[in-house]
Amino acid sequence: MERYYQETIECASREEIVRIQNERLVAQIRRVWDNVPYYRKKMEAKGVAPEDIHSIEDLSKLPFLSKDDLRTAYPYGLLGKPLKECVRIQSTSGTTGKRVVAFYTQHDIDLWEECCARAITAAGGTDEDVCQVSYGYGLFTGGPGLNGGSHKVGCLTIPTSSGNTDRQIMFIMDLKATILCCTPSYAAYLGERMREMGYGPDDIPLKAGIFGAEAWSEEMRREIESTLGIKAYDIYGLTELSGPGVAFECSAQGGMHINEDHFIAEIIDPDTGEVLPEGTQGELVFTAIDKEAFPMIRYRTRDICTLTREKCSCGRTHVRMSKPKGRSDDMLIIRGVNVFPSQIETVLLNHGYAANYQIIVDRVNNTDTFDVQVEMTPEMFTDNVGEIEERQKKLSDGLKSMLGIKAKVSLVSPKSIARSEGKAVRVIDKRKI
Ligand code: DLL
Repeated sequence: MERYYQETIECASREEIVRIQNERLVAQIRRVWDNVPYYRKKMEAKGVAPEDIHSIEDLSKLPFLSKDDLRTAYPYGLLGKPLKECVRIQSTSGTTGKRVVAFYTQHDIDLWEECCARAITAAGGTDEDVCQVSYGYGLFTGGPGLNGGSHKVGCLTIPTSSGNTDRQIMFIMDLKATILCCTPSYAAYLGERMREMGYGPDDIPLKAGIFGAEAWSEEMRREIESTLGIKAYDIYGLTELSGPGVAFECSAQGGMHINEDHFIAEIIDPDTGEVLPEGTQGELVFTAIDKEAFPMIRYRTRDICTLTREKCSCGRTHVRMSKPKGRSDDMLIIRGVNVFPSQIETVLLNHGYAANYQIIVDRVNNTDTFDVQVEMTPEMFTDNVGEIEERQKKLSDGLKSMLGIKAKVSLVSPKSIARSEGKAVRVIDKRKI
């Protein structure tokens, strides 16, 4: 039986959702015009005023907001409420560029935690569950967001934060954690460690995992599901919009429902800014229609995905986004070909490897070099050179047919690539250093 945290809104008719979006958008645009000079200037520059915005049909009249705007306006330039009414900041994990600092009123925190509660409930969570939150706590939104959502659902919450893997496993086993929240790369590592300790999927009390904050493939999902004996759900979000829970997966596991009562999603052509029709791949853009302290309007996420409004078997009506293929700024251009780390991961997992790999790109004599280091699993580990060379060739062929370019594959011994407790670092691009 599908469970909902807020069934009325999660399963509302399209007309009802549009009605809510229209009303909230008009009010939000008026608020930012009145209260945020930075937005007013941007709107004036585009020749648009609050009177021009009557419904979501008018969204495309509004200017985009980008990460550069956030840097320019840092730290207070985009505040929608007096600082006195703000109760929290969170900040990005800083994988690219300067940190973004996002502000929250208590209303914003409640809204965010409700989104996370919807995600936990969609993964089958109830007040009978024990939810271990192994995302980092602190400036990163993963820990605080899912912690708040877990409280709202009424789960017994174990706030382990990230790291100290053996202690994580002790709590999972001793306190019989049923739901695990962490990055997919850390879930894979926890699975690897538990297997080494002799725990099989039937010994592990977990039943569901809520994994996000980085791109992961369907193959990786299957790997984690079978090692831990769970159903693994994707969750998406970004600090600028609150954190995790902007979108989440349901039992159908066919894309993530975007919480449309709070966020309007558009897909645009990243080069021209043109809004693309449903089903077309492009850059995801969000407008937060009822956040107070940090009201993002047409914020360009740089995440590449598609949207679908096809009916979902779970009963939720909110639009679904596909797994982001990676960020447009994660995309590598190697010898003129676009390469996403997630494509490489798919090939590795299909060939029986775990997702422990590193991509090293450099430029030598004006030509891009493309090396992929992949860990052998303990089962396949050997020092027979002929066998290793054979395996390297097979993988290199697999990558060539997926990407269209040749990579130099090196198999390395198990555990030689550093594990991450948060977002995994997969790419070393020496051309940028
Ligand atoms: O990663 C928020 C989060 C925490 C989401 C925990 C899910 C779980 P940031 O650090 O601001 O926030 O990074 C946001 O991470 O624009 C995407 O590029 C990427 N990302 C987040 N979730 C997913 C996902 C958090 N499920 C950036 N799949 C986003 C792929 C994701 N990429």
